[in-house]
Amino acid sequence: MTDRVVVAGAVYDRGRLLAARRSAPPELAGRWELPGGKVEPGEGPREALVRELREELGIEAEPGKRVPGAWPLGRGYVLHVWTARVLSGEPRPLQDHDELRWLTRAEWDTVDWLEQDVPAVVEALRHL
Ligand code: DCM
Repeated sequence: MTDRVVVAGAVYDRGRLLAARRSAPPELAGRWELPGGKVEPGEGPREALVRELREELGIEAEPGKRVPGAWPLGRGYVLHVWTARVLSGEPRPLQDHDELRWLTRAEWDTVDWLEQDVPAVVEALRHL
């Protein structure tokens, strides 16, 4: 069985990376992540990312390039990351999150990232 893909966006704007604090489920609440979610059957990864960022943050986003790497999430899921930029809208925590923060490069490690997001964020910062 191949792992199912969770896509997340390294949303970047004027030198800052968008971090989102999860509000659910309880075991992940309070931890920070690159926003995204599961790719649904029949969906492409870029399409899934656009949908997730629209649902979760209320923005229209444009995926850029895939950040090299794949980070296992357990339970048959693997994390892929794409760079993305905001085309329209101001990100707001509509679903799954209760706070958003734009982090400068120097600030990237000032939030409590989910473990698997740490190497993904480090890699993403090299490709933004
Ligand atoms: N996930 C993660 N890191 C991300 C995005 C998601 O570890 N940057 C995990 C959290 C969930 C699963 O992927 O267990 C699916 O995410 P969601 O609930 O947002 O669809």
